[in-house]
Amino acid sequence: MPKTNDFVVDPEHDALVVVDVQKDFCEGGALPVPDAASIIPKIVDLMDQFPHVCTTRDWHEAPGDHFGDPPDFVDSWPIHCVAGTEGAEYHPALITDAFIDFVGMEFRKGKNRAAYSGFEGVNYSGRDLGDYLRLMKITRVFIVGLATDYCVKATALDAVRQGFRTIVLLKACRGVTPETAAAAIVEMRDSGVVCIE
Ligand code: VGL
Repeated sequence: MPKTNDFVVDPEHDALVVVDVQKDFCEGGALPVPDAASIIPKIVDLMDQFPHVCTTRDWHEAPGDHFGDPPDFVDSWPIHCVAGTEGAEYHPALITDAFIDFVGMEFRKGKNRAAYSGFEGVNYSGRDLGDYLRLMKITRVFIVGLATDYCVKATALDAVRQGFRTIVLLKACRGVTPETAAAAIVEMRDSGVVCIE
């Protein structure tokens, strides 16, 4: 299996997309992904290598049945990442000089419905992630973050659909469960996503 270092970052045409590294998805949050915080130093390291970095954030106001009572942890979830609350903030370990200097743009998603894919997110001016990447002349995206089996998968599948060469760096992702994460990797690979350790 190829390793990350097999890729030479093209500073003009590559972007790193950091998916949902928010307090609620990390240890102590409302919907914690196991071992989530351990990927953050790897993401910080990657941010140094990519001139183009975008982040996504779950940003829910009234997402309907995306919040379940009780949740089924497949299609409905505990209340998480409510817009403007502490749980929707980035995990503090992400907020380094690299973050402050390199994050080009943030894309928020899921205001009034479930939105697993970062490509459903829009930036402060309402531009969506795909249009932003095309504007920046990006042709290849490297995706990291939370969770492998939900938002990372959905973001990677949309990236391929929109014609980006798409690489998921698994060492900088964590899944909700081992089974659904393994299935997600199969589905991503079958769809043309390059998943590497
Ligand atoms: C996510 C479940 C519910 C994710 C978001 O970021 O993967 N998972 N909402």
